[in-house]
Amino acid sequence: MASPDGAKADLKSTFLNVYSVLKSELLQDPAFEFTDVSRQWVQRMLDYNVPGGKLNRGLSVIESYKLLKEGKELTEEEIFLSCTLGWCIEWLQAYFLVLDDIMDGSHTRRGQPCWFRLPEVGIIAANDGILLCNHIPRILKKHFREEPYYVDLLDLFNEVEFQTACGQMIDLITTLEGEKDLSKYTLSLHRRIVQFKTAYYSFYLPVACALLMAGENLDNHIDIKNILVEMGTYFQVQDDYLDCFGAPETIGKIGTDIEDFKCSWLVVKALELSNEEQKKVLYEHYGKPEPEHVVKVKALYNELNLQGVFAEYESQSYEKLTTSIEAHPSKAVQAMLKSFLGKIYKRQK
Ligand code: GPP
Ligand code: MG
Ligand code: MG
Ligand code: MG
Repeated sequence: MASPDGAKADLKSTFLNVYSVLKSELLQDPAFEFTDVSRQWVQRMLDYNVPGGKLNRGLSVIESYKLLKEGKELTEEEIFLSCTLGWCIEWLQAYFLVLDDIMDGSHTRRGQPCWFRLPEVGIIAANDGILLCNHIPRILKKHFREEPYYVDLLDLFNEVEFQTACGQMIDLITTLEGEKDLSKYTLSLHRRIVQFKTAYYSFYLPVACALLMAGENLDNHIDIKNILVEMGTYFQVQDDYLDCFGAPETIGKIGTDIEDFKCSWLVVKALELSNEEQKKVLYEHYGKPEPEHVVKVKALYNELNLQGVFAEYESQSYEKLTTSIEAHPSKAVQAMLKSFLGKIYKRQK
């Protein structure tokens, strides 16, 4: 029998093969007459932005679908279709990240310069983001048009995209110059931002895709959705934590949350725990681009032992999520949610 690691590697290589198929279909798209130069641009843009991440979101569609089928062997067709849906989520993620990096003024992503930072790309990256977004319905049309759940799938992607863009909007407008007011940064604002900008597309979407493939009606699975949104919230708290305390070599990106005046979980916690004097430090130095200000904020985070506070939050979230998962009546659903949680618990990247 193949070892679990061997099976994982097999799944990943199957998944990557499907990427090549989808890419070449898009590059042969009869709706557009590509010249060699334009085809090469799209090919390079896709290779640079789509497959280079952890692929957790994409792979979890196939894993979730398998667990929902309770160990029944999947057909070739089911494997291909679930991989294709997984890639649609990776495409969505690439589209969000290309644009998010412009908006956040980031420098690196997945261990390389952000796409828009390449001198020959620059603002063309904005249009590349639009292209990535437009690829998704094309892939869905080609492979799912005849499926009974096609309309639900389109609707799901539309809804989740809308939710993410709304979350991103709140993330951005809370940082506006002239309104730089830390007193509005509370856990409830943070929660609202991360639920919309991250949790729906990163956690609910992969499982919802698997449920649709399994013939389920999503309206009957609000309990699963609620647990996944909680998990996604925990995931974005980790992202906020790693932005400051993660190793850039490991997370593949250099944090910008302090400079960008983001409503990060860390600043919310810092505000909660600070005395008057410490609050002054935050008000004076948070959200300024110069390194001397960032250093002051980081020193305060250390003084407040935010690493310890995070460790406590992390184990509490894990326990709470495990309890909600175990309350779910279906063992298959429990296994699926636990596998998802296991992937992110104490992640370093
Ligand atoms: C993550 O926020 C949120 C997104 C990538 C969603 C972007 C949505 C758009 C509609 C563009 P983040 O900025 O904390 O992520 P990271 O730390 O990876 O830059
Ligand atoms: Mg960002
Ligand atoms: Mg952002
Ligand atoms: Mg971040």
